[in-house]
Amino acid sequence: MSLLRSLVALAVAGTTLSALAQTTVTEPWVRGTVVQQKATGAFMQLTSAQGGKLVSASSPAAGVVEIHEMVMEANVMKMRAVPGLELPAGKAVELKPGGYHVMLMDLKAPLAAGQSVPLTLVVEGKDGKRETIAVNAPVKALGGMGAPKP
Ligand SMILES: [Cu+2]
Repeated sequence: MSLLRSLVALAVAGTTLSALAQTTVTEPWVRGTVVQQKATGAFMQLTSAQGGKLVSASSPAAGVVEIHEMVMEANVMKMRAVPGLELPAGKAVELKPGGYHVMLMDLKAPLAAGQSVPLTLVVEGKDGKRETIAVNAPVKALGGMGAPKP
């Protein structure tokens, strides 16, 4: 289902913004939040046919959106912003809890399961051309999948 949705979103983005959509997004989702929680993570698999780099993301649901990685620092897992996420040609890159994620901060409202969050991803190809991809990521309940916090 979500694959179909992303492909539709991709097709729409492809026709309106880029003549040569070459990055596919599968199984996007966003972790649900509780009241007062101002940040959460968005996860998905990204595959760039010719190789590229995820350089930015944005969403109307969040004031600030960053690309984050998890790093081990003095035995503590921390997350930090990265300027871009390499997408090797033809290889799926997984954004998942405990790993790379799209960080949604300064959330405008709590996100409950059943809602979906529009995301706009910008992927820069090897030729420097930028591809804009619109994704609708369904919200999964907080604590779903037994995964650690992003
Ligand atoms: Cu983060």
